[in-house]
Amino acid sequence: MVQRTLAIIKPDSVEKKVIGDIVKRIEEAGFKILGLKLTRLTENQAKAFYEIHKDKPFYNDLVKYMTSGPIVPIALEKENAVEDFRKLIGNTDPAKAEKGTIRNIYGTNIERNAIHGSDSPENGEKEVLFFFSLCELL
Ligand code: 3AN
Repeated sequence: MVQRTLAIIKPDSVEKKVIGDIVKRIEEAGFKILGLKLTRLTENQAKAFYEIHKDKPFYNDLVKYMTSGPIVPIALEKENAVEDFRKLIGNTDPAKAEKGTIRNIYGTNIERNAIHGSDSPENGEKEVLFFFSLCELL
């Protein structure tokens, strides 16, 4: 089934100047880009996006990190997009991510892990609409 998923190139990757390298890997893996922009989250926006983690011990640091610099949200579409994209990015912890995955190559640690990917088709739809209005999506 064709699904949508949201990628976010995180502040550590933008700082490392690997936006182009990461987008190339995403395109080569067969994903269609429906929307892409450079933006920066406010504290309230980051809190809302990661609301599901609000009781986790890493929540405050995560919000601080995700607002520390520009990010690149990308709306993606593909057959089986959610699962395939999570395979492409690898484990949350770059040290545990399979060799050749985006987090393995570009991630620094479990917080500064290079890229976000939606964890279910429902969240894929929701997260795409968090960053892109309908008229921005191709
Ligand atoms: P994933 O992004 O692989 O779906 P989640 O949803 O469990 O992982 O976590 C959301 C984000 O929170 C991660 N991308 C990472 O930046 C951060 N995070 C997750 N677990 C930890 C942790 N134990 N310590 C610090 N940050 C974490």
